Amino acid sequence: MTVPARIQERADALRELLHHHAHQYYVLDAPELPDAEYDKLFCELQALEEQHPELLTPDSPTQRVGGRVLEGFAKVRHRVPMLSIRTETDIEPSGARNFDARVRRELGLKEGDAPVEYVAELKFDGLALSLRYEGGVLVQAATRGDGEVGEEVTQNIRTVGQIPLRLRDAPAVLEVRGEVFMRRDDFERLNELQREKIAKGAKNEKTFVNPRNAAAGAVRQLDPGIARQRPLSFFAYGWGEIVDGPAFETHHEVLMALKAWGFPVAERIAVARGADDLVAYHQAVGRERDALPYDIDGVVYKVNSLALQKRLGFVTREPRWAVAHKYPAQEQLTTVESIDVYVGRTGKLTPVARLQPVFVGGVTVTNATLHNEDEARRKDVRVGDTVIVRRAGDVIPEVVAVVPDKRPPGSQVFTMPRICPVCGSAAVREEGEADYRCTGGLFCSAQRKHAILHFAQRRALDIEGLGEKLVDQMVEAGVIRTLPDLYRLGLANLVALERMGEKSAQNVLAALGKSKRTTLPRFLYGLGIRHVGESTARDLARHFGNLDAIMEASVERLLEVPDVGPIVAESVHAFFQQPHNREVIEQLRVPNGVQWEEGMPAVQAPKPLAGRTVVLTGTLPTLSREEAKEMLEAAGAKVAGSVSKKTDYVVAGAEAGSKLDKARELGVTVLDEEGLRGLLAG
Ligand code: 5U1
Repeated sequence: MTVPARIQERADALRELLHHHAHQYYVLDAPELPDAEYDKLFCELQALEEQHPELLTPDSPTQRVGGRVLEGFAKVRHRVPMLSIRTETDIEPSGARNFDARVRRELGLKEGDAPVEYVAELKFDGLALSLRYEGGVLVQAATRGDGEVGEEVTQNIRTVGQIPLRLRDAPAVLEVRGEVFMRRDDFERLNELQREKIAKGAKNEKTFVNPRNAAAGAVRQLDPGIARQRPLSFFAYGWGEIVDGPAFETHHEVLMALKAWGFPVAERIAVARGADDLVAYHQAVGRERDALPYDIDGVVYKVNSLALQKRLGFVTREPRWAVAHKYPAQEQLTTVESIDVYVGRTGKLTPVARLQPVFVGGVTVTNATLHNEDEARRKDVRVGDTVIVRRAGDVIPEVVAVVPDKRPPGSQVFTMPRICPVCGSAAVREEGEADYRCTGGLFCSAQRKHAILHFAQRRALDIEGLGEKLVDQMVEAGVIRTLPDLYRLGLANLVALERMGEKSAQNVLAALGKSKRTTLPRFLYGLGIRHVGESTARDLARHFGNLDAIMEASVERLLEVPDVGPIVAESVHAFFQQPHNREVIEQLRVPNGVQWEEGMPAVQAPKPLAGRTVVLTGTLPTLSREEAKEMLEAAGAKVAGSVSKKTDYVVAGAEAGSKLDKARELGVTVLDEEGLRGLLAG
């Protein structure tokens, strides 16, 4: 049967592409595609070759695993080939069920027969490695290469602390197979160091795209001194040649022996019976995936019985007794449609890449922040670029890297505008700061909108129904320019807005009315002073007691507030020094405006009982004599032992004696405990 020309051409094109990308990845350590994209092309070619075996050529990338051996490393022929693993990308549960059905069919099992026992493991996103021990000593470490011949990387692997150099009670010869990888925290630290080196002008240094890329770079590093600085980890999951070893019956027994010999074996392994257990494992690990300290791209299922593994055998270089069941990719390719600059509440300018929508990490991503000018420049993201976008867990999507080969001609380096894109005011970057800020303040409609939304939010003035769309409309229509304008709104202003009926308008007015009764911490937080979050607002309110005291406080006085440092103190002081901010506050505090209970300052409280003399007598219901005395003295009163004409108050409790009589005689005001509390509260 002849293969249609269209299919022949597609297979040729796929081979070319895969050769190119394998070379970029394995030989040059400069990947141009996310792994998932490469896998997709690989699977497409594999499927074509399965449908049309005539297409198969000995040099097809599907006939070898990995890339060419680097010239710089010695070649190692594996005594036992390093096998590859078949991949199931089907969304669970069919991936696990397909595998179980295949295994049962190959073993000739019938419907009523017992479930097959499997071991389920994590599929680490690293680099496969073979470690050879002779007489219990590590003599060689090799990469997989093409599965037959790999690269000798013993020097570099010796630097991996997790890999034992000497084993206890091990067989005469033991080849251990596993994955070398980089933990996420190690990867972040490494990239941080790389960034520092680049900032100091180091040539030939680069940051790494992902932990896998960093691990591959470290293993293939020709200079073991540099390899040592790249923190790698290792998990063992299989074996090659074993001479004079114990007789094992199951894969699980081997894993336990590897552990006993001193190799790290991932904790998250499970013995599973039948497809249901595999499905449950895939689901459970899927939920835990983002919390793991390292990247995995799937799970692996293996038939547990070694005798059954033998019976099942291989197809090409893939065992029939194992499968890798992948998860949705956390990285995808897309293109940058534009780079917009977003203006935040504090005037901060943030470049945002608007992306061709792409499904990644379980959601459709359309934007990714580029953080600031330095970050955008470091990644050199340009309009029209093809980029790798990553989203893992709840983390905000990010542009990991640009694919340089796909850059369209004539693209321009991104530069941060020197004027605010919303209001046209100057945008400045202060020394030592990473961000540009619009200097327009509340003149800038973007800042105004954010300021109003911040003021209205639940944790501030809590103005129900005042959402983004409404604020946008009101600011655009010029109905609101400053915060006090909110409280000047009338029904007519609101109903004039698009899609605003009379009932909704009334609801907004009612919510505004309700919001006027608030608390000082909420009001302070709502003002949106830079560096003043909810907790600082509470601290300031508690310390000073009232707004006027805060507004008049010097930086030194502000620094007396617990947890307030120089940056916050400067920011609060600068805010209240601005005449337009004071004006806004004045206008909000008009009669029938925003109001709250003002308290007494905790520090330097005025003494409401200064100059007064009080006498205590009898037993008060809850306060001890000492407590009452302390409270009175804190309020400025003098506590005397006897009643005279000069006594202002006598506080009398149970069994008060002659002092109470004397007070009555002299017409001195007598109070009980409740009266005392009222006096102290002013
Ligand atoms: N955990 C694990 N990962 N992994 C990768 N086991 C495992 N086994 C593999 C591969 C390539 O291959 C064997 C099934 C030969």
